[in-house]
Amino acid sequence: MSYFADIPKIAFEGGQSTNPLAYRYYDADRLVLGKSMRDHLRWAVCYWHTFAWPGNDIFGAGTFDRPWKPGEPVSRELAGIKLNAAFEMFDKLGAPFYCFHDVDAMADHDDPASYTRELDAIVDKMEGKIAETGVSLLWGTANLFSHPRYAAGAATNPDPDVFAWAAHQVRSMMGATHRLGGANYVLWGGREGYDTILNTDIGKELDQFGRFMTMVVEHKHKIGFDGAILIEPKPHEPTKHQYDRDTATVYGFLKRYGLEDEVKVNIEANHATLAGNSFEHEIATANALDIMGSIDINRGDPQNGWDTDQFPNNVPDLTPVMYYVLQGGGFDTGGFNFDAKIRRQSVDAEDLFYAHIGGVDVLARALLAAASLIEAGELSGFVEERYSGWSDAFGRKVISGEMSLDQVGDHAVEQGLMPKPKSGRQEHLENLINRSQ
Ligand code: XUL
Ligand code: CO
Repeated sequence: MSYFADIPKIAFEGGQSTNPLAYRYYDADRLVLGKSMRDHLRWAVCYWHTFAWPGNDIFGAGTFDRPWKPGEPVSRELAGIKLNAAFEMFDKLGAPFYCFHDVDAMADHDDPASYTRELDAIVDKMEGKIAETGVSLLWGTANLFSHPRYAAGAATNPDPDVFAWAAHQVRSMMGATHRLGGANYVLWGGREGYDTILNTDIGKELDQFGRFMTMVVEHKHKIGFDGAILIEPKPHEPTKHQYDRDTATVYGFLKRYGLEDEVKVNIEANHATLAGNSFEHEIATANALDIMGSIDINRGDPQNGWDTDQFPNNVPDLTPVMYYVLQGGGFDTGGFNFDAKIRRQSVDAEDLFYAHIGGVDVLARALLAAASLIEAGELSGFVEERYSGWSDAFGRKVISGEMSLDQVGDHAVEQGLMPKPKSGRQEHLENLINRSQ
């Protein structure tokens, strides 16, 4: 018997439905701004929180009693049971995509050769599941942070032998992602940073990391992978300081190593807030720097200063996020990956479904709200008008580099310029967000 045998296929039933196992807003084929909700959201279930995490925390053991025994040694048989349950769930939810790390899905291994063997074994089976269900891989990634060898980092480890292990995992998972038709390959540098600056050579570590990313990009072209390479920013946790602290920092790193046209970002809500940024700031910044890739959707708890990875549940909060996604032209290869976990006390199979149904419905509602803002055009019209001086003759001459600092200063004196403050209309614009709900 399958683990989710009692759960039906989740259907759209509309806003009046009281069925907790139905979508009330996510109507996959509904057209919004000429594109289906499915194609706008490109949402994914993540393997790690949903199938590999046992429900433990730093004070307590796992609470989830699943047939594939998360948290215990993984045999090929258990990996297979987990794979079947995962694809059963993706299929029942109607999830268009999923994401996974190598070690989330594969059986245990120790040396580099057994790693390759076990990864190949699960990827063979996964290929069959993709063909059977039509669910696609949004992105693959390698876990370069859980194994003790990575305690001092992967690419930024002081020991080149650890760098070599990381290279083996990443080239293997890039190959697996390519073979499975994945749309992106993600690198989250969980331990690419330091616990104390006293034992750390930042310059050396950044050069190692730059070299690693350059090798990843070269490898992408070598194997003919045409998906995007994405870095996932996070400021800290588990390290005290992570080099990829936010989108702007990642851009500076990419520029330094000449990778800004090759690598984009995978922005995570709870990572943005940990960095002291708003989620929408990160997306608008990535749009502005032309490195917007994909999104890990979740939320933090404003009371707690750590990465709680909860499912999103707030439509007004997500409306600006969705607005900037749409304004940037929507996803190309990216999507919304639910990098979110149920709470430790949510021990039942249906809790996994409630979490995803709620999250998807919140995204659908935010999409509808953001689309109405785009259609009305008032927000974008206001911003355009606010900067309209830069399209005039003087503004254009300044920005195109035709004038020196002296010439621009002289212009102020000659014209006797006395500009007055103009309303930024913040409260009115905030009202527009609320009225779009
Ligand atoms: C950790 C995190 C990771 C990445 C993939 O905070 O978000 O799960 O998304 O390694
Ligand atoms: Co993430």
